[in-house]
Amino acid sequence: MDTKQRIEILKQTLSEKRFNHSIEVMKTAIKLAQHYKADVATAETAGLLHDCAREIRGKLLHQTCQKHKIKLDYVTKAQPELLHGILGVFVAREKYEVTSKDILDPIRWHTTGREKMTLLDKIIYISDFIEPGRSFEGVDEVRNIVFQDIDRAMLMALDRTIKYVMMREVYIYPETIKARNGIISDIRAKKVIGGKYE
Ligand code: DGI
Ligand code: FE
Ligand code: FE
Repeated sequence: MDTKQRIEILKQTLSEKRFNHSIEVMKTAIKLAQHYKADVATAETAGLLHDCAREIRGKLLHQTCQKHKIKLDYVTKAQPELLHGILGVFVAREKYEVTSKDILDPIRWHTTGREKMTLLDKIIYISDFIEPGRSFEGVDEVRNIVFQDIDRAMLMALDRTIKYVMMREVYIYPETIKARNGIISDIRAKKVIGGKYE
């Protein structure tokens, strides 16, 4: 299946708004992949499909989780929208013929991030955050820095997400915290010179 076919299916599956968002995430991901020398075709497909399960809700969401033996915990029970990454992996496999782990992993982790994020994980997470349709506070600062330092951009995006979650009196998913710690480690590792921190 090629990108054009995937776009056709996605267009029929998602609302217009989320379809347009997906296209913009794809375009942003392509630019970042070119800049950071990641695989462009992988970024394209992952960006396009990252939200392919975003509009599965209610009863269907629970049925789909059961079918794929996805266990809910107290956080995902309270906030089932946190499941659309993992559900997206199954949908991308079944409906969009995606087999590559390099594509499936960024889809899996695009909402929370994870402890050890790959370059492609970061590209999709950040593209989701900065695509031109996004207008929340602080997004321009992330846009301004992302082509210089993707880890700094990730830290800003994760901080904004964590602050936003904290404002709402909802659970923070542990993976989101691990993702932030992981990015701090990545930033510190770059600063190591001669075995010492700068
Ligand atoms: O699917 P999108 O709307 O394009 O974006 P997304 O996949 O990043 O999902 C965004 C939502 O996920 C947003 O409302 C913040 C929420 N989120 C991310 N991390 C956490 C979280 N929500 C909770 N409750 N806890 C988290 O740790
Ligand atoms: Fe999403
Ligand atoms: Fe998204």
